[in-house]
Amino acid sequence: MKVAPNSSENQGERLIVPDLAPIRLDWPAGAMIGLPAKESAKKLADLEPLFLDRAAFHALDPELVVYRVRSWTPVQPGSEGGLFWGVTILEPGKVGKEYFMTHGHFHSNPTRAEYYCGVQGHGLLLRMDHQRSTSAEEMRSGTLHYIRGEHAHRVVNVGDEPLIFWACWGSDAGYNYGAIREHGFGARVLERDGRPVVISDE
Ligand code: S6P
Ligand code: ZN
Repeated sequence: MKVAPNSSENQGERLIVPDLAPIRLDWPAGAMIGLPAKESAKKLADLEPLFLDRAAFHALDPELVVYRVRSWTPVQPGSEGGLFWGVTILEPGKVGKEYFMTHGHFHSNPTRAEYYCGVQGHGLLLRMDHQRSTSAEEMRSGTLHYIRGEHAHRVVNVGDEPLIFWACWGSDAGYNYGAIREHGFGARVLERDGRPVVISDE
């Protein structure tokens, strides 16, 4: 729909000039169509210190892509008050008995929350506070998760198909990976008798 400036219907109104191209989402496929989305991939090698079973880790191909993130950042990272939008596609698999997972991070700005929304697969969302108290919540198609700004977050794929979830977060949330890289989460998700179990890592 076009609105003609200075037509008799809107005389005197200030029109907003759209400065962003329209976008379409293919929700279940994790695709964004018609925008300059960025794509990044995390390989096993990028996740080296995170898995428990070192021998099992080194037996796998370090070039294996564990997950991809497609994101749209319509404003500069770090600018106050904007929103980013993205999708993560996390492959199924295990390192020994431990399921494939995202690196996990705190937001640099602990006042910046985030939404996650599951669209395919079966996962667990781990959240951790600064006292290392960790909880796990099921992610499936249709689940929506509000992540408080002060909580670290990691997603674990406990199913046998790619886990796909969309996310919306603040453009000035930032990423703090260091604490997770060094100390991990307070719990891990391992397979026992064919089922995922959450075990304390303290
Ligand atoms: C960003 C948001 C997600 C993750 C993505 C990968 O705030 O939480 O887009 O970046 O799921 O996880 P990670 O821990 O490698 O950034
Ligand atoms: Zn985040």
